[in-house]
Amino acid sequence: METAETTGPPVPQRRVLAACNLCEAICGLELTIEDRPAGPKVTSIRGNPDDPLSRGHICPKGVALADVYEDPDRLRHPIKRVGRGADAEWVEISWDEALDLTADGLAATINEHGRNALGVYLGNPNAHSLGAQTHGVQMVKGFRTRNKFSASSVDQVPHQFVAWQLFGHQLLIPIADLDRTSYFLVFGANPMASNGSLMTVPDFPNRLRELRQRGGRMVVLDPRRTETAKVADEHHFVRPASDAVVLLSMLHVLFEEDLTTPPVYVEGLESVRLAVADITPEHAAEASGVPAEEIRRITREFAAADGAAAYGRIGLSTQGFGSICQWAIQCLNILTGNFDREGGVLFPEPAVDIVGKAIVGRGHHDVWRSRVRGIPEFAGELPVSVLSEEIETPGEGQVRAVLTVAGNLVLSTPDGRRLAAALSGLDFMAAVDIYLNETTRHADVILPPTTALEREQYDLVFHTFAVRNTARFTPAVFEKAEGAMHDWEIFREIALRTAARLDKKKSMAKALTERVSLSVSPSTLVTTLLLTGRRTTMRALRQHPEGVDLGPLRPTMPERLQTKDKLIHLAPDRIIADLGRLRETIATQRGNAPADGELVLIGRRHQRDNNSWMHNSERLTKGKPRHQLLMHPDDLATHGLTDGTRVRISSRVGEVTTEVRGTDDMMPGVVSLPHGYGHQAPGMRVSRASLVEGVSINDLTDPDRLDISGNAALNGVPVTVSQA
Ligand SMILES: Nc1nc2c(c(=O)[nH]1)N[C@H]1C(S)=C(S)[C@@H](COP(=O)(O)OP(=O)(O)OC[C@H]3O[C@@H](n4cnc5c(=O)[nH]c(N)nc54)[C@H](O)[C@@H]3O)O[C@H]1N2
Ligand SMILES: Nc1nc2c(c(=O)[nH]1)N[C@H]1C(S)=C(S)[C@@H](COP(=O)(O)OP(=O)(O)OC[C@H]3O[C@@H](n4cnc5c(=O)[nH]c(N)nc54)[C@H](O)[C@@H]3O)O[C@H]1N2
Ligand code: SF4
Ligand SMILES: [Mo]
Repeated sequence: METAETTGPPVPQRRVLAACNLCEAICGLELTIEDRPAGPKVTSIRGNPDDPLSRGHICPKGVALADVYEDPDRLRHPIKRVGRGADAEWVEISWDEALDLTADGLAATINEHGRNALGVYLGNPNAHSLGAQTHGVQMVKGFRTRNKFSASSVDQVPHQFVAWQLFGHQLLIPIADLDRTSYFLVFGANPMASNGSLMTVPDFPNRLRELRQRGGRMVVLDPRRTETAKVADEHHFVRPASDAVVLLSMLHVLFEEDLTTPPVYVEGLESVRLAVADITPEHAAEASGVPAEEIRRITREFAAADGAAAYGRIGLSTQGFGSICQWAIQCLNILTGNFDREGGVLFPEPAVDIVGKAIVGRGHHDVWRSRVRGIPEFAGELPVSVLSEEIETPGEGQVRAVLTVAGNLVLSTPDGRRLAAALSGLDFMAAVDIYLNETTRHADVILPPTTALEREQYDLVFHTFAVRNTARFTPAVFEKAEGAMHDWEIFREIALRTAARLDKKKSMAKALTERVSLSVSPSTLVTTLLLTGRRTTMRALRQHPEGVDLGPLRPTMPERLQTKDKLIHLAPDRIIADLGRLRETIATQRGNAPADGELVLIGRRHQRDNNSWMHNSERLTKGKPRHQLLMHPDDLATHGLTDGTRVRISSRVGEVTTEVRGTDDMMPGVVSLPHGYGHQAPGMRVSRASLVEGVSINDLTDPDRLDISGNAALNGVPVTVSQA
């Protein structure tokens, strides 16, 4: 980072501990701050070696954390839009005016059209902010709208849907015991770039190295030879959205070769055996491209390993058979005796047990359905893929106002262009966000909260998914700027002011007031929550801002199962029923092989990208362009294309134009675009011209393609590619 100015007296330096909130690895950081006459300045950011979980790890995004704080483009005051479209102008306004404007807009819609006329979207960074967890979630519940959406339905709903059915709670998700496993089987995840997800695993590269030193192996199945595939012991190309068949055929082999050793508290084994009886590795090979003999060998090795863990992430959950895949992964772990076993998969015991203490509800399914398409809710949320049609389609219950919190859904959700048009036609939209971007530009008002370095943090979410039990509370590094508001203060104000404007007969007013009249700060709430767990105290955490170690994961089953009968229900009706749809697909489409001339599109992440934002950090965007469509050289040849040419990519919903790059890292027949690009809207600021070239993959993804859980099938989209 920048060095101190050389003139004048020496500038006092201090060392402050902080936490990175940019991804699920939740790394502990050590900041050097110089107290300059003009104000404090972060001069270096390092990984904190004393953090018991992250052990000194840091990635380029963590190094750039102060860029967010210092970014001149970041909003520091609320702004309101005057005019529409190209003529829109943004005017800075006071917090009081912004909050009143927001409350007026939300209340007017609810009073006139009912609570379901309000749509709410909670984006990814909500999971990374304590205030969003303690106050934002409560505010949204208080609105009692059925049109509640979040990043979950473009991400991990299948994991939750399966956990709810098997283990009785949507967040009772087993985590790979990476520090002790000897066989790590990875489907559709790239932790070398993503730093792990639904597996908080800071320092993945070193943990993998240690796994190797123990004599362990990592096997990766992915349609792209990713950064993770390149450091694996084995990588196999697998055709997008065909993993379900591969996994089911592995279960088939387990039964066929009598390799099953499930725990006694499992029910439904016979149903699983019957369900996979006809799905052989030979079928799977045809659908997936993974040779049958390899599938058999991997299955045997997995079953024989002294501690094995199967794990599947975005490549499995954001595809057409996401729930079947996540279910089959659990079956594989459970049937081979790797469930609740050291070196297999285990349930973390966080200091604040959001599952056991019912801080988050168990989940429910199909209590209501979306108005237009009739898609079932899960855990109180509808798939964000239905949002556009709910805004566009007139009638009782039409969404007429939208509140987004930390979401850039025009870039993050399927058919973003259509959604942008829908948002621009709303009666009212408000965004709690730190940037004016592709989504928030459609809002009438944007309310920017403080960012990571100005707020205290305790990870209510990610300790629940961590490969080691630890706890950490980090106070704010900087006091919040004069006149700034924390997100939780904004949520409280929006709730109270909206409630005050609602018709008296609206019971929602009471719900809103009760839920967030909590003037209590997030840290006070955490103090109380920690008392319920009795594993550590706020006092201890304040004395140890590097975090406290609560030990490795350990077996806790079946006591912690949340099912009424304390049994795992291995063959849930909803999943077994969906196998019919899978069989049909195998039969009618030769697996998921594309039609003649078609290619199959998947997404990707880069170590220096952060979903749809941080593209204005110079530090992160320098280097070689990385926005291109990746394609196998054989496919380039058959399509008459050469490396570097501009190509038109078309899907059922849209078309984009960008450069193509040939690489044999791609499976033939499969192409890849990164997600979170596409900053072409007027007024968007990105630090590099090549990023402006980067297009949004979600102008191609299709809101009609859903898993049974309602999760968007963002991967495996059929496209055609031609010279532009
Ligand atoms: N095709 C395709 N699409 C995908 C994916 C994919 O793999 N492929 N991945 C999906 C996944 S896993 C996810 S999680 C979603 C993420 O999609 P989103 O939910 O849209 O989240 P982000 O892209 O991270 O956008 C974050 C937004 O929050 C703002 N922000 C950042 N920090 C803060 C803060 O502290 N407070 C507030 N209020 N705002 C803040 C940013 O300015 C930005 O507008 O994208 C999904 N979309
Ligand atoms: N640097 C960085 N880190 C991040 C993020 C980021 O944007 N940048 N985002 C964070 C978020 S919100 C999340 S949810 C996590 C996601 O964490 P990961 O899931 O580890 O990240 P991805 O890179 O999306 O990995 C998905 C992989 O699935 C593969 N894939 C696609 N389709 C299929 C398929 O049908 N079958 C199989 N087997 N594989 C398939 C892709 O090639 C890709 O390698 O990352 C988090 N960490
Ligand atoms: S891996 Fe990088 S982005 Fe993720 S928490 Fe650690 S430093 Fe932050
Ligand atoms: Mo995500």
